[in-house]
Amino acid sequence: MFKRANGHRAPRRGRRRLVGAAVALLCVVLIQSASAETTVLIDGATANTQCTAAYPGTVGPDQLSPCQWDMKVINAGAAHSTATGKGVKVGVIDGGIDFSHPDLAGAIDVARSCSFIFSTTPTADPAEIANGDCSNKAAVQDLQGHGTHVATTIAGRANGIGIVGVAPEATIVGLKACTIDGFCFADSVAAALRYAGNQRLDVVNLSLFADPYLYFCANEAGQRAILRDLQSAARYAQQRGVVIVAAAGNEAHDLGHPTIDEISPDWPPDTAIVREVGNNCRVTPAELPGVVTVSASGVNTLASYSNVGGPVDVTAPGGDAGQTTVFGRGRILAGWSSTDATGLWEALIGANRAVTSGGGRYVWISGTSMASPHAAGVAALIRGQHPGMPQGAVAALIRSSATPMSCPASWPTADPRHCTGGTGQTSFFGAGMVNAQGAVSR
Ligand SMILES: [Ca+2]
Ligand SMILES: [Ca+2]
Repeated sequence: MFKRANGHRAPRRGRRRLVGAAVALLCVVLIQSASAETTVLIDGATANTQCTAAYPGTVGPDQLSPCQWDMKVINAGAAHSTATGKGVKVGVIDGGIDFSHPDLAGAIDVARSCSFIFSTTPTADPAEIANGDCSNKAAVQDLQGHGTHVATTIAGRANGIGIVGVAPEATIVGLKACTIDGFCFADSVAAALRYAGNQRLDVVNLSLFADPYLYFCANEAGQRAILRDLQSAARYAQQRGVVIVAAAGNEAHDLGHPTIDEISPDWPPDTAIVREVGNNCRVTPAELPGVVTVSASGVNTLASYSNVGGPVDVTAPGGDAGQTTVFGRGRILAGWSSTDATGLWEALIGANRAVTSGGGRYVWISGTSMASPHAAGVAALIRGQHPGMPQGAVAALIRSSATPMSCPASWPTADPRHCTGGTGQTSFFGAGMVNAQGAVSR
């Protein structure tokens, strides 16, 4: 998302002004100028009151639960009397996790957490380089916030404060493959996937695409080699039982009919070219075989930014501020890092999208990054119910238990994404909206 080293990107069609652009880490951070009286850090009690009014009927045990319209959509609360993901190990391949976040207290497997940022990785902060030496725990600490948002969506504790995650007794393994500047280079992503396989984690979530190419094209030798390595790493993990869940991406592309990639390579700076891409080109890990690929929905329908198409297995709430008049609240609320060194926390305070509860930081953001961890949380609930279930069967159950969705009744004709398929399998929503309660009652 927020990439300091690469500077600001020009607005693209279908996007509003981006201050922190979603690129490798797939969240959309739109910082709108707010009037002076609204630029305050919201306290948890105020958020509770505002959300209770904005989303009547959205209830839960924690202070910010009334803000969690997303958890209501996927029937997460209803699932928790049956399943909580207790003891299930979920790897978050991302920019690290905040070890001190109060909603992750008792949730983190510190021993297995590891940084795969290398000495050779561009854009890294020196503090996050561990070269896969898992004894360096400090390197896993989240210096931004994206990874903590993902982790708390999956496994935020039901502890009275903040939010409640999809699988509130699951265990989080922090696997850092993305730098402070939001780049997730392919060698780090592949190393994290292989490690997840070696550790036989139950689930991994990847709310990212592997840099430096949005699309890796098989007709170009260098890109083909990277694509093969990522594919091999994903297969290695899957063969060791890991359910791989990934975000579909935020380019508003139809992955079934890609046409243009204008942001690759996104490193080194200013080397991107506008190129035509076809079906020999793939976004990874979203388009790798067997990956549970998740599109993003807002409160009403597909999110404005979400990629769609054949690889999409299911949809989940990623938020879309344009689908509600309630300022900021159509996005997804989850945790943020106490050690964000990028300035994004302060910017989100300025945009009236930051709240504290129980001493923890929380923000409203949106993206397929936010959708994917909802599906990963459902995978964790399933694994908790069925510890021996093969990863492919878990993926199939995520699909078969989803709430079927039809194509939107009306959709802008100018939008390059066209919904195809019938109820139960569409190019926008795959098999439908992930359903935590449905998944644990099979
Ligand atoms: Ca909580
Ligand atoms: Ca897929």
